[in-house]
Amino acid sequence: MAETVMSSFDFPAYLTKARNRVEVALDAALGPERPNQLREAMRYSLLAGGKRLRPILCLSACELTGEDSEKAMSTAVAIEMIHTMSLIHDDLPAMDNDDLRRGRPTNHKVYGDAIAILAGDALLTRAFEMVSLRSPEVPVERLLKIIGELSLVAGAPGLVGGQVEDLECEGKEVDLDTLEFIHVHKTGALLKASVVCGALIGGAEEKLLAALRTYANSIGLAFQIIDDVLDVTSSSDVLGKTAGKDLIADKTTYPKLLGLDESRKKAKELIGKAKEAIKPWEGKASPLLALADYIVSRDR
Ligand code: GRG
Repeated sequence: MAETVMSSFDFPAYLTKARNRVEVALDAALGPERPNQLREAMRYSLLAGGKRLRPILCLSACELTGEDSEKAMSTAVAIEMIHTMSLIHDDLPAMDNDDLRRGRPTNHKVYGDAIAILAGDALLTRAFEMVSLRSPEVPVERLLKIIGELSLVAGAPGLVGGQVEDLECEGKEVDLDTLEFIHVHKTGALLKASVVCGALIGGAEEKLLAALRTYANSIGLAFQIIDDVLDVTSSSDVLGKTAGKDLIADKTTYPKLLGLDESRKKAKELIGKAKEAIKPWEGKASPLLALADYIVSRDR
């Protein structure tokens, strides 16, 4: 029976519909910022495409609780804003110094370092505005929890901490534990928050929240392992960002420590663990189960 439910789920159609909904909401979330240069720089990176995996995870987790996922849209948008901000800052000369992102020149290449930093700042703060002031249908106690989650994820306990560790490790010998610390903080934390926040908006009970945390921890790490693999095996054209960058920057990655096959195997094991955690909700969890598979099978 469970097999039948899974196979009748049309994931490509689901993904396209969810992406389109997210694109419309992202566009609507940016207002008439002034001056024009700031407005353009914010729109340039936020509306540049991207897989929109984080907002879709947020909407799907909300759906799993039985709540209308439209209620999670402002938070989904906020998460994509934090993600985009982190990409803009990550690409700066003082960080990864990259020229290509989402198939276009990076924000600072077009608008200069100062505007890129400020556009990132404006997206980060707009994210908190989306949750606190633009989510009228969500009870305030739930919004407060989400603001707490996102504060932790964006700051020193999350992305910033992971980024600093990553910068400090460049060109050094790094062991698996340190690599995992970097991945969990730089990448895993926001993916996890995407799932958890969607579930919080839907008022998920503790048992479901715990299962979703396990699911999200595993997909978060698997996502970054595959990111490392694709950096070696794919091209800049397909990825929309500079392929082979980890090698050039002398970064430690999963393929460097474990090899490509073992890395892929580890990612698949993590995805198995993620899917196992939400199996009891199988009927309603089809989108999250399919998204887990997508994370390891994606080509960009
Ligand atoms: C959030 C306050 C704050 C600071 C940011 C720069 C920084 C601190 C952190 C870097 C975080 C970073 C860029 C991590 C890499 C995560 C990653 C694998 C990004 C690629 O995600 P995809 O493949 O990209 O989902 P698209 O373009 O599809 O959205």
